Amino acid sequence: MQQAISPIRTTCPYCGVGCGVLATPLPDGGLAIKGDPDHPANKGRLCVKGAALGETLGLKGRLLDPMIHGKRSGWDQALDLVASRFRETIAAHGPDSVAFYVSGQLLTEDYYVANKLMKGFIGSANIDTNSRLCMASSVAGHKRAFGTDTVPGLYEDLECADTVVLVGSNLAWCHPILYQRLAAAKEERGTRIVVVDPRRTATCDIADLHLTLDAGTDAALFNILLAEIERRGLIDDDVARGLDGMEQALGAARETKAAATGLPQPDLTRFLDIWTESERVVTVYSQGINQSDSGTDKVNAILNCHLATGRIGRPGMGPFSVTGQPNAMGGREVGGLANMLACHLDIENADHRDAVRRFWNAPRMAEKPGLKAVDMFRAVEDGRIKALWIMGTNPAVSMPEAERVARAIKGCDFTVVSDIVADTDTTRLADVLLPATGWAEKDGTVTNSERRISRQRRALPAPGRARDDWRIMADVAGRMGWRDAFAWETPAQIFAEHAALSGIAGTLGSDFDISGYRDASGQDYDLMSPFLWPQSPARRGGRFFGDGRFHTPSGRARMVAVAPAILRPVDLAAPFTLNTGRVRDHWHTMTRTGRAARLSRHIAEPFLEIHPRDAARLQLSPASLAQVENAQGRCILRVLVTDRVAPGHPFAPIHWSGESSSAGRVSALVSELADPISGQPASKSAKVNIRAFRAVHYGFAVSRSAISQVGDYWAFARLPKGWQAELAWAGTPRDWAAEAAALFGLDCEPVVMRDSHHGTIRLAFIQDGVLQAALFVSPEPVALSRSHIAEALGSSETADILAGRPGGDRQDEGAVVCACLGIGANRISRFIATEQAATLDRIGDALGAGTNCGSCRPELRRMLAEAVAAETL
Ligand SMILES: Nc1nc2c(c(=O)[nH]1)N[C@H]1C(S)=C(S)[C@@H](COP(=O)(O)OP(=O)(O)OC[C@H]3O[C@@H](n4cnc5c(=O)[nH]c(N)nc54)[C@H](O)[C@@H]3O)O[C@H]1N2
Ligand SMILES: Nc1nc2c(c(=O)[nH]1)N[C@H]1C(S)=C(S)[C@@H](COP(=O)(O)OP(=O)(O)OC[C@H]3O[C@@H](n4cnc5c(=O)[nH]c(N)nc54)[C@H](O)[C@@H]3O)O[C@H]1N2
Ligand code: SF4
Ligand SMILES: [Mo]
Repeated sequence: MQQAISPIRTTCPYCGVGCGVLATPLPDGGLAIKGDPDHPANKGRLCVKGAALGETLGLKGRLLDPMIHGKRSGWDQALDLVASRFRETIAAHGPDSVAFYVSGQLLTEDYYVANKLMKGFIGSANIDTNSRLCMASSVAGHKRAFGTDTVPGLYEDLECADTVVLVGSNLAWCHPILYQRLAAAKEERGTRIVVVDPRRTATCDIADLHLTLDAGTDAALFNILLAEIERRGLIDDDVARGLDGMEQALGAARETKAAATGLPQPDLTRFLDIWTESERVVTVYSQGINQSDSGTDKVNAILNCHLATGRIGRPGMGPFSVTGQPNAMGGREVGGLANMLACHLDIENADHRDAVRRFWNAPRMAEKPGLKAVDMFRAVEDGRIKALWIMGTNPAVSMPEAERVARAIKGCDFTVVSDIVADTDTTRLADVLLPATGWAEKDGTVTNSERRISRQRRALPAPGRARDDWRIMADVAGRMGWRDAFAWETPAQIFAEHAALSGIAGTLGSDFDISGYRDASGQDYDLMSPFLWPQSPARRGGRFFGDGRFHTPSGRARMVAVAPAILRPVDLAAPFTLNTGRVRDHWHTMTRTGRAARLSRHIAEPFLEIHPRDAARLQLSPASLAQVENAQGRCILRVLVTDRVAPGHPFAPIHWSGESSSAGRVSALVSELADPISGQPASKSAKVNIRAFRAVHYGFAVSRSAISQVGDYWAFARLPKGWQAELAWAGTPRDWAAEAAALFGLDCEPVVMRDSHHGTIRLAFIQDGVLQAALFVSPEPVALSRSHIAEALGSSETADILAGRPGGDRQDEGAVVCACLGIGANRISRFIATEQAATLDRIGDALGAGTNCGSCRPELRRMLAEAVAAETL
């Protein structure tokens, strides 16, 4: 009998919730994935992205060998080249002529090595990270208020709070398991939930109150709240004695006008009542706050309210910055931002620098902060940075002014990119490409939003010649002459070194101290259970600041006077403010989630949510295409007309790149405008112009093999049995059969069906009675059942395919809502319409929808609510 393989305990590599995963190796080389019932973050649950992890593995599309100028090379050759080019550049132009741009998705051990190499050995602080685009405003806000970058609370605070306010956070889609925990708490104990977001998101379905404030006015909202806190006498004298800057903060708050948020007075009053009346209140915030040109002030406006009321660091109370990436927190702990040192120490503090220098035995410590992301790419552009190493991030897609950043990278004298995927918009620009091991292929740790450190464990062998990121960097450091300082053999040794340094940091007043792990052996590391920091002889886990003591020299926290943002006058050349963000089932630039057909079922194309009034004015009909543009760039996006967004404030998702779409890279439209304190770009408010993209023909295609880039608009997505493409042409191709053949790379004759009355053309490629590929062309957006056509692919039931809808008694699923079980909106609507008293549970019992990962439950709730609303009209 074959011995059963036991599951390997690891952690999800996507969002900052940091769910525990059980990964069991399968005979075919894949992994079976389940939630870890013993992990405190998720207790066995996974959202659809986590559940689909097994479907994103496999060698297809992976970067398997080092490449030099597009040619495969050996490791020695590649590492020698990287080391010599960095060494020569530093020798000729000084340490600040080189830079690393790294990622909150690296493991702590990788990150520690990158930071040590740049700040202690190269002698520059030019290491910055995509967390600059993500968490920098929270870091800066925390430091201003608390003296250190400390997240005070824990996830369980969301469960024991009476009120939870979600500000600029689409928790239902971006932190799904935390959202599920919150939804369960609401069911159990009636937690009141307020959502503050100019857009109506899936998160609003559990909200008692949704504040659709004018975009960018959050600081005004929290100033108004602070003034109300004072007016109601909620500032305790004892608490006030532990705070600096209160008078100034209150002064600014009192001056803020009630009208500044654009909210109707009853909504504003209700919010003030709810917040002030519940002592146990948690204010969760995310990118709607951070990604702003006054993000740090907005963070402090929130912190001010919790500080003034003493509602911080106690059960069910506190501000809570939920982190996006799986290791955004770990990156901050190792000091991976250009303006930090290590272990939450300060690069501008000579004592701190000296302590780290001695610990590392560093030959050349960085003396001053380095360049933050936007400035770093500016320095790449103008030649101040001559050698750049990018790891674990895709800046040619995700940076503001993405096109310009791509040009800058391309023009850099020497660019190294470490990635797991061969073709991305960024790998395409590299001189040297280094293949890294990815999730499940490497060992290390990550820290989630509540400061819990968990192990990621290896469950699969390294593919091809891929190597761990930490090892690649240590090998380069060795070749640059620092072999002894980078001589680790295992990530466990790196972790122990990091823990030892944190002990020194602890003696210097740092909150981050895990020196309890300084002597952890390889075996301890292997067996390590998830734990909260701090972990030192003096402190263990738990919350911060409940005792009213902070990490400033005085021990007092600082309230910051916040002037509400000034709303800029409308720019006639760019009258729309484009909001950008995430969708439920995709992760960032889709290099991983784009590989799983299940994850493209929910949304398979870049889109623009636009208010009906704007759409009417611009003559944009539903499902047509819009051209969105400004001086920095241009996108073409599918029009989704909806009153979920406010007039003038359309929304587009960030996930599409030059790999998956012709013009879906929305960060090309974002300007480099950034918060002056944190350097975090204002990615939620790009000024754009919009007009209709005049397509003469629209198309929809499916194919068993990859589809080529044809036409003037295309967006690709994976299907279980191949690929699909949404297409459009601004003119008429000379020969549709030839166009289709080029699209699919097929040289057989298609079956063609023309309907000259409607102007539609349908072409199917059938080989040996099996459907290989099909193209549907129409002068209007193609209105056909995508799911039905996708199903016909590879089957011999080709009879109905050119009809474009299910034959016989089969019914069309419509847009997929439950991605796990493939259940579409039509089936769910039919069930709701025919059932007397449909509920979430009955939908689950009858159809299965929402019973696996639960990610679609917000949408199911909305469908139920809309059905009830329709009946009562
Ligand atoms: N499915 C999925 N989940 C993810 C990710 C992913 O790619 N896909 N990425 C992860 C990462 S790295 C991050 S950083 C997080 C981000 O998680 P979130 O911050 O929750 O997600 P976003 O969609 O970027 O933006 C949140 C909301 O901010 C709102 N917003 C825009 N402007 C304003 C404003 O002026 N005020 C307020 N109050 N709100 C505003 C937007 O309408 C949007 O709904 O998600 C993480 N989780
Ligand atoms: N307009 C707009 N722009 C935004 C945002 C927004 O809301 N609006 N959000 C910003 C935020 S919050 C974030 S976090 C960023 C995210 O943006 P990015 O970090 O650029 O996006 P990812 O797709 O996560 O890029 C990760 C890359 O690392 C690779 N990779 C995966 N695992 C490994 C590994 O183990 N080692 C190595 N070396 N590589 C690996 C992946 O294949 C991929 O190419 O986008 C930012 N940009
Ligand atoms: S909520 Fe989903 S994406 Fe986030 S860590 Fe958990 S399983 Fe992964
Ligand atoms: Mo992020």
